Amino acid sequence: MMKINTYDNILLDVTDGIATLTINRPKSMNALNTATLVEIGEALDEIKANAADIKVAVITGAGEKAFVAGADISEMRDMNALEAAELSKVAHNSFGKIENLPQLTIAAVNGYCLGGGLELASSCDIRVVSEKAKFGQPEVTLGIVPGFGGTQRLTRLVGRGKAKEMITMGTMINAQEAYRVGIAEEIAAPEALMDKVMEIAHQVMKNGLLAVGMAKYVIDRAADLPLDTAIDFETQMWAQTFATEDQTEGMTAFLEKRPANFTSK
Ligand code: CO8
Repeated sequence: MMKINTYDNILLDVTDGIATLTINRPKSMNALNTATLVEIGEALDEIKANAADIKVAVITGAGEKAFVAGADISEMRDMNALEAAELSKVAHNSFGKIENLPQLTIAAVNGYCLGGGLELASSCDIRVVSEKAKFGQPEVTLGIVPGFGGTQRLTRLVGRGKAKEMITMGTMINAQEAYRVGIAEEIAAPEALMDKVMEIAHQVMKNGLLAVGMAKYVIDRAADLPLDTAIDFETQMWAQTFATEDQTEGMTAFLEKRPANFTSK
C-alpha cells in the first residue's frame, strides 16, 4: 500500500492511479513562496518514486479564483540578488522535476495563471484550462523579468513574438487567446474542467505507459537539437521500446483483437 506524505502548502491525493497535486494557499491566490516550491519538489519525488501506482499527475490550484497568481510578492520584495537567484534555483529544481517525471503531467488551470503560475503550467506536458482562466507574465509590472523559466518555456510554446508581447506588455490574455496561441491544449467550462482532465488522463492510462514516458522524454530532450540528431534520438528510443514486454503485448493484443494488458515491463 502506497503511503503519501502530507504537506503544509500543497495537497497530494492519489486516486485510481492519478496523482493530483493542489497548490493550497487560496488566501494568497496560491502564490508560490519558497516553502511551497520546496514542497512541490518533494511531492514530485514521491510521484516519481511511486510510478508503479501513479500513472498520470495533475497539477491544479485550490479554490475557484486562481491556479497560481505567481511567486509570492511579499516574500520577494526585500530579497537581494543572491537570494533571488536562490529562489529561482529552488523553482527550477522543482519545475525541472515535472519534465523529468516518467508520467504525463496535466496542468488543470482553474483561474489566474500568472507569473510563476504560468511558468509552472508551462512546465507541465499538457494544459487544460477553464474558460474563466487568465494568463500572463506580469513580472515587468513589478520591475523584474520572469525568473522561473518564463522567458524560455513560454517562448517554446508560443514563439518569440507572442512571448515578447506578453512579457513586455505584462497584461493578461483570456482562455480563448491562450488556446489560440498554443498555451492551452484544451479549454472547458469551469465546472467541466476536471472531467476533461480525467478524460485525458484515463485515455493515456489505457496505453503502454513505458512508451508514454519515452515519448515524453524524446519530445522534450530532442526538441532543441538539430533535426538529424533529433531523428537519431527518436530512432534509439523507438528501438528501445522493442526491448519491452509492452511492445510484444500491444502488438499481440492487436493481432488477437483484444485490449492490451500493459504491465510497464
Ligand atoms: N504574491 C503574494 N500575494 C498575492 C499574489 C502574489 N503573487 N497574488 C495575490 N496575492 C494576494 C493579495 O495580496 C491579496 O492578499 P490580501 O487579501 O492579504 O490583501 C490576496 O492574494 C487576494 O488578491 P487580490 O485582493 O489582489 O485579488 P483580486 O481578485 O483583486 O486580484 C489578481 C487577483 C489579479 C491575481 C491580483 O492578486 C494580482 O495581480 N496578483 C499578482 C499577480 C502577479 O503580479 N504575479 C506575478 C508575481 S512575480 C512572479 O511570479 C515572478 C516569478 C519569477 C520570480 C523569480 C524570482 C527570482
